[in-house]
Amino acid sequence: MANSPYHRSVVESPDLADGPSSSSIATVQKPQTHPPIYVTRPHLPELPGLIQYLEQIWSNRVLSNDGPLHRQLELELADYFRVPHLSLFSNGMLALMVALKAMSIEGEVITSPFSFPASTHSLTWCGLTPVFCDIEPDTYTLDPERIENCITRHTRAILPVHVYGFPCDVQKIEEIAKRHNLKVLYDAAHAFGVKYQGETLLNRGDASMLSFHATKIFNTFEGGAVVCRSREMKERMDILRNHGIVDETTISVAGLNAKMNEVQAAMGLLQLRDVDQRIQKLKALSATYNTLLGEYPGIRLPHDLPNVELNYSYFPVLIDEAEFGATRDEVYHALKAQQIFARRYFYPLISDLPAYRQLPSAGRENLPNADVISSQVLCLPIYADLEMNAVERICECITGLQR
Ligand code: T4K
Repeated sequence: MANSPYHRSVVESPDLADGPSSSSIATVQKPQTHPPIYVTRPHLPELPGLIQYLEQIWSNRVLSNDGPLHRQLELELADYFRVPHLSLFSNGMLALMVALKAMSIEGEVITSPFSFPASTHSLTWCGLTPVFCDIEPDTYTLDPERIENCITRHTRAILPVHVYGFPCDVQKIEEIAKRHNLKVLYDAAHAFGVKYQGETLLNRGDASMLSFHATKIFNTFEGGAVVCRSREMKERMDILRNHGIVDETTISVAGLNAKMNEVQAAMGLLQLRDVDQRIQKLKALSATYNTLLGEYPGIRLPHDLPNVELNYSYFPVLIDEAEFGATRDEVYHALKAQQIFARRYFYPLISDLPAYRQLPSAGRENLPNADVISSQVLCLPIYADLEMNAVERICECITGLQR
């Protein structure tokens, strides 16, 4: 963690550096500095609410292993999403891994190279072979027209990613999966609260994984969940996440420890109370970005997606150097110089990482859309506490770079 970009940027922040001595204040005019702006900041509920839950945990001394708060959060989330079965996990990547195991998938899995590495790492940790498929240029999600070309006799599943909460073409993916008898596990890490045709996205495919990491719109410090269609799958996952334990003397499978603890669950219960209001705030911030950046040639804003209610938790723009006059990286660095820490999610492509670049499907010629989007994308800061005038400052910085 000491080497993470987050920590580097905190250390670099002039606001956190030692302040000037009182004598220098009198003589030196300090240049105007702004507090750093990060791509996101975790939502923190009021501390007294958490303290109340901590008191409850202290009094009953159940810290983990399917405790009362854990059970309550599973029920409340299933109710919030209106889904039949939901299991909680200690983080999103373990949630993906347990879901893959519970679905008994072996062989090749078709997935997107344009995601956070955990999407593909989960396959590798389960001994599966990732096969990268290109994405489509409007939603940055798996291109269904290309999925069938990736299918071989070893293909067993598809792991599409609702990247930034932009829904995959769930209908076409369903048809392909049916035709070829494939399982579908959605990486819905970014899709909390996203609705498609008026309903949650999480009921699509065989299962969907959510991440509740600190950086997500709904966080449990670290955490995650899997929504699935069958009771059997939920029961398998619940055993797998707890070392394979069925009862004191029955250990039915080689499980692992992927359980959410009671403090995480308490955080989740608090976050759930106002997550809808946060989504509305993000929607307003997105609208301001759209207004302020909409006129500028060379900046491509997120597309309007019909029948979709987004959660607006990412604001990805594409910078086209030829039209804008500066590269994506120039914009990224110029913002950074102003203490604005936008992020290149997701660059590099997963298929370009040392662990994967030797795969036959990893060649850039096989992934032309992903290649271009990954070289142009920049996620601008967005989180519920971000001030509107910070958005204005970010947009001024960007548009001031246009040549
Ligand atoms: N699938 C997808 C599509 C995903 O995006 C992710 C995770 C996963 C699977 C796996 O889920 P988990 O196993 O993580 O539950 C962050 C998150 O760590 C990661 O969860 C997330 N995706 C990814 C998109 O973003 P980094 O390496 O960019 O995080 P970091 O530490 O640089 O944080 C970004 C910014 O957030 C910082 O500049 C400041 C702010 N921040 C972050 C943390 C952790 C804070 O203000 N406070 C904090 O505590 O990966």
